[in-house]
Amino acid sequence: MANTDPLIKANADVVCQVLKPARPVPDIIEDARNGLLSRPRTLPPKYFYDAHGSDLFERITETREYYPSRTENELLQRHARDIIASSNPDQILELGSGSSRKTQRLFDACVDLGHACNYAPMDVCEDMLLQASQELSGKYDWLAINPIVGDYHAGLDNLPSFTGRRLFVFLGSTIGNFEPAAAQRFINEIEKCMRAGDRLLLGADRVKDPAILEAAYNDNDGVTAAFNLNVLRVLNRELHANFVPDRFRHRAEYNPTHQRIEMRLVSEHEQHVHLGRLEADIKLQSGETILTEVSHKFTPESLQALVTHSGLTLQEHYQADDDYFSLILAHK
Ligand code: AVJ
Repeated sequence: MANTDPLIKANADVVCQVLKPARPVPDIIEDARNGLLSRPRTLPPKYFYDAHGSDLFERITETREYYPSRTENELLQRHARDIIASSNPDQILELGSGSSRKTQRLFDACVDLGHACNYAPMDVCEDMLLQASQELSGKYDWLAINPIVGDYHAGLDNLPSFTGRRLFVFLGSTIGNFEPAAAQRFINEIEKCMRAGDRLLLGADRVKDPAILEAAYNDNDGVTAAFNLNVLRVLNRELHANFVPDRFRHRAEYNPTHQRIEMRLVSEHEQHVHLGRLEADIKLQSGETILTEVSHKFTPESLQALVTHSGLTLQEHYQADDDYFSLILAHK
C-alpha cells in the first residue's frame, strides 16, 4: 500500500505525489467487515491490484480471449492524432493508469504532431506507477511525468491544480467496475474538475455475444483465474487471514439483466477462515461465493446518457469496426 511520505524520491527523475483523499474511503479492514462477514459476500475489485495482481492483469491483456485492451489500443492507434489535435492538451491526466502502455499511442501522436504536454498518471499501485514512469521517460525524453499515487474512489477534489488545458483519460473500461449510479457520479466528479476547453477520453467495453464476453474472463491459460485467486493472498497479507486459494475456484459469467460480467470466487468445500485483524471467523458453505468484480458493458445509448447526464458534450464516439469497444471524447 502507498506509504505516507508526500514526496517519494523514487529516483533521480521520477517523484510521486500522494493524492490526499477528499472523503474517507473504507480501508481493507472496513471493506472486509462490510463485505465478508455477511451474505452475499463481496469485495471491491481494487484489492486485486497489489504488485503481483497488477502484473497478472498485464498478462490478462495479452491473452487471446481478452480483446478489450488490444481493441482499445487499435482505436487509440487510429484516432490518437485527431484526439490530440482536437483537445490540444497541456497535460494528460490519466485515472487508473496502470502500465500506461496504451497511453503511449497518445504520446506517439504528440511526437507526430510536434505537440508537447506533460503527463500525470494516477494509480493506487505505486510500484506500477514508478515502473511505468521509468519506461515512459526512457521512451519520451520530452515528456514531463508527474505520477500521483491515490485512489480515485476517495474523490478528485485534491488533484493538483493546473492552469493549462487538460485531457482527462480513463481507459480500459474500468468505468464498468462501478455500479451504474456510481459510474454517473464518477463522471460527474470528473466533469467538476474540468474547465472550459478540457476534454475527457473514456474507454468503454460494449455489450456483445455473451460467449465472447465470458471467454474474455475465463481465458484458457487460467491467467484471469490466477488474478482472481490472488486477492486471497492480498487478504491473507493485509488481514492476517488464512485463506487457502486451492480451496476456491474462479467463476466469471455474464448477467444479461445487468449487462455485466460478474466474477466470483467459489468455495470448493465447507471451510472456516480466520480473519485475524477483524478478530473474526467466517464459515463458508461448499459452493458459497465471494463476488470480487462486476464489469458492466455499454451500448451507444448508455454511453451517450452517461456523458449527457454529467453535463458534458459528446464530441466524438470512436467505435471499433466490430463494435467491440468504444472511445468517447467529450468536452465541457
Ligand atoms: C481493468 C476493470 C477494465 O473489468 O475487464 C480483467 C479487469 N477483470 N479481467 C475488466 C479485469 C478480469 C478489467 N478492468
